[in-house]
Amino acid sequence: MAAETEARRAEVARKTRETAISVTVNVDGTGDARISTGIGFFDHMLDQLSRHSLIDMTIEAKGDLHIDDHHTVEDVGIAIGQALAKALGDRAGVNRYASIDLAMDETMTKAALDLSGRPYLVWNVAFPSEKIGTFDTELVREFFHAFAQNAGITLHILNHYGANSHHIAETCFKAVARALRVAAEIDPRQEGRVPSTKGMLA
Ligand SMILES: [Mn+2]
Repeated sequence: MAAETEARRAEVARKTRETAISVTVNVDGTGDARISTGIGFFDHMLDQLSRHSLIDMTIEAKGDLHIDDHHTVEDVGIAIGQALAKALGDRAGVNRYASIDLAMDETMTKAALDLSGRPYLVWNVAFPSEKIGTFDTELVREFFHAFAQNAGITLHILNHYGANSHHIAETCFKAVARALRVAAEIDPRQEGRVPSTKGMLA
């Protein structure tokens, strides 16, 4: 019954020579996002992640952006993943699985995920351009890899089609958010049990 009675919130602070990051999440939130990473496009994406998962997120990152965005994006993925794993606890009562095909203008992207406790990313997304403004499109994969590894999530992302890199990136974040919302939601018919025949996730 733990998941139904305990607040599914967590806080993570992470400091290295490259970045200093603090993250709070509330899985049972309303999608309230306070995000500041110093990277405009990335903030826009994390805003979508929070808004469409209904997971409240506070994310503050100070990274070595004078080098490039890589360390900051990857380390934010690590910190959000760790915070989510912590907030989900033993994952009792959750739906566990979810997937969605998410459309945005000319683009369609699928996200399928399992709150398995076994980290895995399958990434089947190609961007038509190397940059979105000043943001390197290859960092989108880096983010989701770090996130899946640290959240203990099996995550598949497949872009069916699309022409615009901004839309392709945005559908990745929105699709993951929407799937995460369903997967992390409490299923009353589970009656607080961990949804695995092994009796444990995570
Ligand atoms: Mn946009």
